[in-house]
Order: sequence, then C-alpha cells, then structure tokens
Amino acid sequence: MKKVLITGSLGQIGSELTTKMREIYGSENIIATDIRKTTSDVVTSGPFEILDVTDQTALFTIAKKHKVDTIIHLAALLSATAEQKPLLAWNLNMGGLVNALEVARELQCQFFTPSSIGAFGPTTPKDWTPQDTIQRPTTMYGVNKVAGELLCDYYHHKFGVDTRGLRFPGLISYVTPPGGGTTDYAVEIYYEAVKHKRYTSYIDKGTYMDMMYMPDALNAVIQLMEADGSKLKHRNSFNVSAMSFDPEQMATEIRKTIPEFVLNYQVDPVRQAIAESWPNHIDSSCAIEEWGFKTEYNLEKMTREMLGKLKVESQ
Ligand code: AKB
Repeated sequence: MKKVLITGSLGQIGSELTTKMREIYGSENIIATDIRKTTSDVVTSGPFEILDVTDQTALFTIAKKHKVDTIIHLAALLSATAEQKPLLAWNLNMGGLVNALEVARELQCQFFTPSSIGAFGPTTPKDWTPQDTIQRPTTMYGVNKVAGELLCDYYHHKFGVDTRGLRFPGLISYVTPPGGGTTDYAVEIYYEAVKHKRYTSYIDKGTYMDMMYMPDALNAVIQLMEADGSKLKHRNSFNVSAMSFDPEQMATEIRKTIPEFVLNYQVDPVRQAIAESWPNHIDSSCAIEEWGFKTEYNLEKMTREMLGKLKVESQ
C-alpha cells in the first residue's frame, strides 16, 4: 500500500485529492499537510501536519516520520497572485519544489507535481499546442512552471527519481474555490449564476482557455501515478485538457438551465494579458498514448452538474 505525503492539501486540488486518495488507499496512508490548519475534513479525516514547504528540514522530518514512499507536491501560488508578488512566487514555487524533490531523492519517493498551461507563452503555437514545443512564458508563474518541469526532468535523469507531472488547464469544481488564478472566472461564473443570475467577467469574450472538471483532473493524477513508468517517455509534465471555451460559450450553456442569466464584462488588464499569452487549446495526445488519459466531462455535462450541486448547496 502506498504511503503518500501531500503538500498544499487545503488548496483547490489538494482538498479533493486528499479525500479521493484516502478513499482509495486508506485514510491512515495519506498524510495531508498545509501551512495553515482549518476544521475541514482534510484535517480531521486522517493524519494532518502543519508544514511550510520552504522549510526543508520540516519537510524531511515529516516525510521520514510517516515513512512515505510518494510525494504529491501541490503547495504553490497561482498565476495572478504570482504576478502581483513575483519574488514571493519564486521563493515559494521554486524553493518548495526543490525541497520536495530533495526529500523524494533522499527517501526514494515517487513524485508528482502539477505544471500548467501557464508554462506556455505568446510565441507558443496557440491551437492544438503540441507536447514538445516553444516554452517562453511571460509571467512569473510560467517561469516557475518551466523551471519546475526542467527540474523534475533533471531529478529523473540525474538521480533516478520517479517524477511525474501534468500541465493542468483551469480546474473547475464546486467543492473548494481556487484562489489567485487567471482561469478562476470559470468557477466564479457558476456560483454567481446560482446566487444572482448574473456575472461580470474579468476575462474578455473571445478569449479561449483550456479547462477540466475536477473529477477528471483527480482521475488523471491517480492514473498517471499508477501508470507503468517504463512506458512514460515524458517526465516534464503531460498536456491534459478536457475542453476549451470562452465566457460567451459558458453563458450560453448556463442559460439552458437559467434562461435569465446575464453576462457582463469588466476586463482586468493583468489577468486578460496572462490569458492572451496562453494557448487556446492544447493537444493531449501524448498523455492519451503513453498512459491512457481520458475525460468524462465536456462543457455541457460539467455545467449541468455544477449548477445542480451549487443549487442544492444554496438551498
Ligand atoms: C491559474 O489560472 O493560474 C491556474 C492554472 C491554469 O495554472 N488555474
């Protein structure tokens, strides 16, 4: 049985991945960590430790104490916050990653960390962006992601660490809201549609970005971590996407359930510029070929489920 340490486990991905992995591998085998403590299920339903990932000694001590064989490193700042606080982003995103990789090397752990569509930039091909292509991002977050991908490659080739990764698109969920990302509008729009039947988007119409519903993202992490390592040609994070849309397409889909829904725009130049520097739609075919990546949700199915769940919660 796996023994897994998850960093950033109170974040958007972490909170749901911790719960899912506890269901699969047993609560006692998933060690959740975060820099803060809350009353959430993540803290109460299994082992939980306070951890600042920039503290390498603490990271090592907790990993050793629980005899972990797998590290899922999620603690990081997202793109919009990283643009506001670039030095903090560098220190946390790169410092945390290299610390987690060092612990994985010392304790011979399997290792996962997410990259992002943010690892691409304005000179990357925008449509059907290939797995291996130009990566010259213009954001601090993107710089961190590219450096992180290279670092994972390095630890794999140099030290034999079993590093694996996914270039996540915007992730959409009704459980834990994201914070500080460029794609967050695609989550907020559902909350506002249910509550107020209107939304003002900070991303402009006609701006396409890749997205994925959280259950598909969680399955992708589990599937990649369970995949036969000898079949993986890429260690620098796989392109994975389930859909690509702009705010207008979301509104059209929401109106099938809430006909009076109104979408307005007040474009935020910072997040709009980040979105425009990213691809419209990435090509996931390497992930499909090398480990069988698949998704179950498109925009229609995801919208029905998001609005249904949020409506029940609001009653
Ligand atoms: C963000 O918007 O920063 C993230 C991402 C696409 O990596 N959701």
